[in-house]
Amino acid sequence: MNSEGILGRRTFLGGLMAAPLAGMAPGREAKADEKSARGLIVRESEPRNLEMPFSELDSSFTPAGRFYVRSHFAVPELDASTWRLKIEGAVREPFEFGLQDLRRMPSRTIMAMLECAGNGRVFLVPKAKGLLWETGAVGNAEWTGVPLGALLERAGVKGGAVDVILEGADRGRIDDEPKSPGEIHFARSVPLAKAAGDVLLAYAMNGEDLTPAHGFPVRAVVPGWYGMASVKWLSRVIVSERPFAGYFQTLEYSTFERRSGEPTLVPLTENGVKAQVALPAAGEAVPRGAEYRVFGAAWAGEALVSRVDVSVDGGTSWTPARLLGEPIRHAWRLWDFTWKVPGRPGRHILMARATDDRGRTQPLKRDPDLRTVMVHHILPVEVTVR
Ligand SMILES: Nc1nc2c(c(=O)[nH]1)N[C@H]1C(S)=C(S)[C@@H](COP(=O)(O)O)O[C@H]1N2
Ligand SMILES: [Mo]
Repeated sequence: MNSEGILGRRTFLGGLMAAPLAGMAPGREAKADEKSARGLIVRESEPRNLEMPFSELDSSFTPAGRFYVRSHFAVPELDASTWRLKIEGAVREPFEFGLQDLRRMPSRTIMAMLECAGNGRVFLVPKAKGLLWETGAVGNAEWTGVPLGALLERAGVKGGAVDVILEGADRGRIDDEPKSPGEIHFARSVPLAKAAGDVLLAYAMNGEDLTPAHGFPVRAVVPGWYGMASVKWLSRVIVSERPFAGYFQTLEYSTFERRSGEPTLVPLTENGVKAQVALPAAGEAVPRGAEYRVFGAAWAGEALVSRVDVSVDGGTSWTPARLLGEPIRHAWRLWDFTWKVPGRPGRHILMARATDDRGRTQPLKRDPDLRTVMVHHILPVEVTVR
């Protein structure tokens, strides 16, 4: 029994009551992106960080206005007509292009989900530092843009290159770093093989121009990896002969690994396999004797979800859920399960557990080496039958 998670849920309920709706937040920060905040939970006003109430999941695609927003610094004001992106570093022919140039190149459209590495952090015990996301810092969208591989090929990557640094135009100070190096840009890197593989430089989301909150005019989409790799407001692409060691690469968004015994910090990469319950919502009152449709989404990074199991008895027994639609790599998979609700009132613990086609299964317990990210152990949902 995972008591840590249950305690987390109680905290969660308290937090839910206290969280103001975007529409009620003071008007100061509600400017151009006001529409996109409607109905989302404000986790932080400035910089603006929003999450979707996950119990409102109702379609495979998350519209831009319902898609969580995770920004470390203020949204940079970028002008589509003057925006330039440079491919530089360990390349034979560095080059620069504008938005119109990019739009004229052969494009690709992919479906990919993004999940913030901190999604579910509110459930960690003891309380973790950082934004206390519930389960809504995740979304699934269709992205259109140009494969980064095509641009790297044109620039001619040099033999010794290993890493591709993606730098955003946004910048600011890290307040809780006492020896902060002043203002830094948000930047992450992707190893050359992945960068030249399926990474997309996207200018459209669900068929429309990116919104400012989601990275206008151009962002990276790194399919199957936690959201931090998908750098927004892209301004520089630097091919590097050494692994990048920037702040968001090594200090934040890193986990401990014990490859040779001693714990070593390594950058976070691929999404963990995970199922989330959308319905019932935590604390929901479920009518006794009913047939209740338990509903949610599951994902598995670069692998495919092969099954989702549901427990309605606190983890004692598990039954396969039904996977909906078709498997699409890098996208989430919706699932449902018919729960024959007991005839007697009482409290019940529901759980969902995903397994992927590489045999990874969602863990029951939190691994403390994961620090404050990659919250993918099974999260119990407590409901009341009445
Ligand atoms: N330039 C820039 N890119 C960024 C970030 C950021 O703060 N600045 N946040 C990252 C993180 S941590 C996540 S989870 C995703 C969130 O993307 P979204 O806001 O479009 O949902 O963007 C990533 N890309
Ligand atoms: Mo994130």
